[in-house]
Amino acid sequence: MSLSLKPGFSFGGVLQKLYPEENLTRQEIILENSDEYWMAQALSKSMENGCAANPNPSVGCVVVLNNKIISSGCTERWGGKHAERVAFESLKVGDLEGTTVYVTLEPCTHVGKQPPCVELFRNRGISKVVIGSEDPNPIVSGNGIQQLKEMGIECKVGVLKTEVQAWLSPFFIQQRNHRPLIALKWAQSLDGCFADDHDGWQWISGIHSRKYTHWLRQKYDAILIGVGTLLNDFPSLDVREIQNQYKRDPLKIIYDPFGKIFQCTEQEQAILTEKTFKLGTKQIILIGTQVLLDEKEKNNKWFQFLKNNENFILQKINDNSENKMTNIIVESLKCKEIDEFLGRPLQSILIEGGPRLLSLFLQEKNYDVLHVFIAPFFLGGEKNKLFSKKQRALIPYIFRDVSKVERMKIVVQERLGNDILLEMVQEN
Ligand code: AOF
Ligand code: ZN
Repeated sequence: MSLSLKPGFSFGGVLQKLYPEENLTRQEIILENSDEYWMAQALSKSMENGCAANPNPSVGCVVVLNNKIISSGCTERWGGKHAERVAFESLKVGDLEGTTVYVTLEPCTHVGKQPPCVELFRNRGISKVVIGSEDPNPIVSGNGIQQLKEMGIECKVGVLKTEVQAWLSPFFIQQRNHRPLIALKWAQSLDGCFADDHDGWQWISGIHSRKYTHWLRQKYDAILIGVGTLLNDFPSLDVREIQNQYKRDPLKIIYDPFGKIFQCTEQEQAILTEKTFKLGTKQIILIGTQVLLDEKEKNNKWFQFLKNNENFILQKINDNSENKMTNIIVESLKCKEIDEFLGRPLQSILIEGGPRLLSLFLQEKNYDVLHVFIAPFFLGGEKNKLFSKKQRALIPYIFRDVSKVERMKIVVQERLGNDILLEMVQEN
């Protein structure tokens, strides 16, 4: 992603859509009734079903006549209708005459689970089609635009392209790089603490940031945390604070290379069962091969419970010392069992910590996006920081020299309530 997003947009989409009760003024830089203005409405619309369309991209479409939206649509749950079909189906013959259609992604041209959207545009008298981004899917890419032009329809391509691609980044990474997108997320005080040193657990960031986090949890397919965070915080890792008809909880993945989870006390088991491991949400626990094969685990009731429960997968880590640790983790997740478990390929992973796991992904430069919330106070702690002494004892860490650091690229900087949200990518 080479450019910064316009104010009011983020990797989570249009911020005003997430905070309708707030009067966010930053987006007003976009002129009313301009192509960008209507494309922003289409992008907002594309957020309506959360990310229930995954692994399909969540696309938005608005039909504009005389500066009014006469119809709109958002991609339905995977296998369901595409955005254009939803937008057009409520219109009668002739209603599209003289309209401008804004669609965040180029209309498709192939027969997949749905017929080609581009055919919906034929002979309807549409004046102009404005497209956010080309579709990176090679069976569509460029063909939709070409076919619209061949139908004699004026096309404008690339309006809010960076903003659309940020919202659809898991789909773009999967199509172009054939791997899941990796996003790291944390909240910190001004002095970089993730929590205070009393080992209690409380939110660092305010309610706006929390809402954004919940939105990200449903945007991404899976959340990965370390077993340390699991047994310290007992996080629920589900999606609250967000309401939409297709609200979905992500897959929960616990990184536990030494099988620490099998050693937890009955009291800890009870809290886990009630909170993080609530029935109905799927979980994967990544553990080292040696633990899975370990004789002594055979008589461990808790181990047997997790192993025989259909909501869990105990996934082996592909031990391969040649590879970076974080690549080994991600590679272990790219497997048939997990695709079958999910019912689709894993398209994105949100890594929520703690500081040790995040330090490891940062150290190995294994990420596509960073979501960082900064709260305006300091804690003065030592323990819960990136690359703290505690983490450095466990991960290979090379001290950096300021003259040699690679600065990340800030793509988004927004104020969320009393916090600052920074979204960054690697500069390349
Ligand atoms: C559109 N509008 O709303 C979306 C599109 O298997 P299918 O039929 O659902 O097609 C999936 C592909 O269609 C997907 O990989 C992407 O290229 C495109 N998605 N296209 O015209 C939409 N979601
Ligand atoms: Zn389509």
